[in-house]
Amino acid sequence: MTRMITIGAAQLGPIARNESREEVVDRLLALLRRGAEFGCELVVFPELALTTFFPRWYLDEGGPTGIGGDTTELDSYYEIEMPNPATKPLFDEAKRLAVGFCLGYAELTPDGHRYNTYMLVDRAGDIVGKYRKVHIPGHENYEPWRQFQHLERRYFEESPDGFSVFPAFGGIVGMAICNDRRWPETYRVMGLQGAEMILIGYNTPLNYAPDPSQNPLQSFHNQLVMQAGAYQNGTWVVGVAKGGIEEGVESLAQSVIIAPSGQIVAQATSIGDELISVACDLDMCDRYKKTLFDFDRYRRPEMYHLITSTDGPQALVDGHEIVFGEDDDVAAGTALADPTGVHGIEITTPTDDSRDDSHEDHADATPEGSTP
Ligand code: CDT
Repeated sequence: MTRMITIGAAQLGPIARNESREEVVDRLLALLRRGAEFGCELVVFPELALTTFFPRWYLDEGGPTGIGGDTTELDSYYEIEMPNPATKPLFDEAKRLAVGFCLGYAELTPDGHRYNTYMLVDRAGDIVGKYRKVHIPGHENYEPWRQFQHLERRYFEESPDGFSVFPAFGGIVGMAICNDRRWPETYRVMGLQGAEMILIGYNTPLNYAPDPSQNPLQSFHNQLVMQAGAYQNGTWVVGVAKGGIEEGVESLAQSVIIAPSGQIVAQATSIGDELISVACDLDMCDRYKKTLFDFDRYRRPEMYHLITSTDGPQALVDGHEIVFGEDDDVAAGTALADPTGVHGIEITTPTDDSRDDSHEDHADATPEGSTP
């Protein structure tokens, strides 16, 4: 018997800065109901699906030391409990329709922590689990050179929890949020826990200020990372956008459902509210998990220790860090083949202080003192 689940990707168009929670929840309810009509058991909404993408504005008065001063508007974008009066109708409707959902929102915990959170709710309207974003992109402080800010690193803490999976909807479900999808570790950590469906919400501006040469590649990179993540881990991937022009900022739409083969099997055609759905065969995962990507048989974890022992970038030869000297046009391959210190290469013993955190590859495009 095959394990089939019909999943809906509920893409959202823009959410205005002054749009109320009730107005947004009405839009989510319409998509949930459309999902029910399509036979969905699970409907996946995007990252920060209850509000505008507020990290595009500098909204507090705290300065470089962190959030402070008047935080009234900033705080208005976070949920302090879930469900709450504005979102309760979504939980009630999920139960009535027997359609679960996955929802992205900004979470403010009772002890004052701020997270970019995803929540999985089952067909009875009960919370199955939460995921807090691991890879937080953008910058911490106001950067006047940008057309718009990307202050996620100011307004969200990095998850202290990491990537979990949940037995739900007849399979193993994992969650990730936006920038997480660009990192192979995201999928692999969940793949190692047997993930069969990875749900990913995103808000991706088409204008990447630190390196505009990447702008025309946004769609390609979006598909590249999610298709690779699906294939290399034998899992379904559901990528759901908040797209369109929101408060003057254009974001990528192109929500997709990707099979464990890496093939895109459905894609949104609009840049607004739209539901796409696919009947997903969870047993298809095993075709990859038990053959090419039979982790138990073929993985070599002892060869991968650098992945967890460093956060990079480092070029190491026999445990020694290579520091490029003045004659820096030496290819990295030559450096590795010739660890004797010739060609302007000096070999040092790594220390915490010797780590290169300057992100020199962005130096031309990004004004001094700023971060991607
Ligand atoms: N929301 C989110 O994570 N967006 C990032 C863009 C970062 S640009 C500073 C993404 O990876 O799509």
